[in-house]
Amino acid sequence: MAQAAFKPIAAEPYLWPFDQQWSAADTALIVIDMQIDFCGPGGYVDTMGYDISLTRAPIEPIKRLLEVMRAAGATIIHTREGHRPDLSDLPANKQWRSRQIGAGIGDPGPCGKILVRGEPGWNIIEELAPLPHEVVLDKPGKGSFCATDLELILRTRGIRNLVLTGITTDVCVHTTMREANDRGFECLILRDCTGATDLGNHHAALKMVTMQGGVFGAVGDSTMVIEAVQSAIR
Ligand code: C5J
Repeated sequence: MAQAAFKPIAAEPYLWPFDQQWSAADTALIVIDMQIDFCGPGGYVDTMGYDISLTRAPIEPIKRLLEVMRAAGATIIHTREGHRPDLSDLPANKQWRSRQIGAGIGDPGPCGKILVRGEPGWNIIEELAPLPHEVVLDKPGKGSFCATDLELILRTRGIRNLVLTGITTDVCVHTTMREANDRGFECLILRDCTGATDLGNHHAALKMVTMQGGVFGAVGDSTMVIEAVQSAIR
């Protein structure tokens, strides 16, 4: 079935996507690490002492966007950062660094063992719970392409365009965007659907994308995407 073409997005620094061709058939919405550990009370980010209101800010905008992208029939992919219960995929330096800031990965915390698969803190928050048919990808690192089958899934579905949301802007979202860009995917990161543990880092990470003509892709916001998608599917 032919999918309705979406209008291009007036993103920064260019009209996205570069070839102005996007539809539900060739686009995936990626929702990165919206887990209790990153935005819930007692999770990893909270235990490190950062302000979780910053990482919770994208929840409502992502929720609205999810509704529209689901209605359009786009591929939705959720990621979860976390390690195997035996910690066999946890590099010693990652664990050591997390202990320096008082939130040791694999150590017990208020939401169970920090960043460990199957523990309460590792779950995606209820507000953004994946639907049964949506892809949920477990990743041990910051980038969503490292040690996962994400690229295979995207190529198998004929996805060329990625809309990136989630947390944190400067770490897992940025790493994923860079990995995707190097693989030839056309990326759009959404300002209001991302958040960092530091507001300055959020703004800096978005600004980085806009350099060199859009070095990793382009920056937009959810209202632009919602408007483009809704006007095509109405
Ligand atoms: C971090 C992430 N910040 N999801 N992970 O460690 O950005």
